Amino acid sequence: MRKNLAGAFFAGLQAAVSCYNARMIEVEKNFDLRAGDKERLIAGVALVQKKTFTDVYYDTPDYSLTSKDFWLRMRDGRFELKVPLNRGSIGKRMTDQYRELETDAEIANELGIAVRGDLGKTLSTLGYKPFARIVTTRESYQKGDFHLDFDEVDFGFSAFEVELMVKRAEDISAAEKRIMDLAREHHLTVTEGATYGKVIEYIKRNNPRHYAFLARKGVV
Ligand code: V4E
Repeated sequence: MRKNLAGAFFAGLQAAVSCYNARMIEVEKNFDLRAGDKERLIAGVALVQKKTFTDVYYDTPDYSLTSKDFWLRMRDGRFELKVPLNRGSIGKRMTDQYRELETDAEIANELGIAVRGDLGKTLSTLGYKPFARIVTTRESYQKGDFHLDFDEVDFGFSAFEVELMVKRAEDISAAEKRIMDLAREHHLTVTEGATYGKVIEYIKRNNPRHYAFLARKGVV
């Protein structure tokens, strides 16, 4: 549904509020890359870091989180939760906006659960189970104020994401435009609708039932 409503350019553009700096909003978009695109993007730009990390994504058997566009993961041993800011309008939004919670207390509070012992054990007791384990090797570049992440994942997929940080919600559209301008300037392919990130691609490849459920809910 989102593909029809969002149109060509801005579908899949993501904005997330990072809890480490509650005043900053992260606006991000995935693009498909063709031969030569990466070289054009990083020409004259220094590599900030290259790192490998492991994400394990969790949900209940009835997809109570992902069907609401909540994304609970353990990244290198720490739980993180992406919470959509535009709840209730999954199929209608032009951008995705997330708060990113990074402490067990915030996550438990958001999920409305009382932690007994540690969060992992409590989640397990409540029926949350891993549905994806993804090892990512990421190259990050800073191009002016654009943050570029080139991801290679262990199931044979590459993802590329451009991010801009903004301070106010009203700055999001300008950031979206700047990201799309950057894409056009570097001759990236801008496809109709959203370009899937690695997690949606993983689900699509490995769990058609889960993918179909998300499609029915308008999450993809
Ligand atoms: C937000 C989200 C998912 C969780 C993974 O988010 P992503 O930004 O792809 O992961 P990563 O590793 O780049 O996180 P970072 O290191 O930047 O914190 S899975 C899907 N979504 C949103 C989403 C959606 N619901 N539908 C479509 C088509 N695309 C994206």
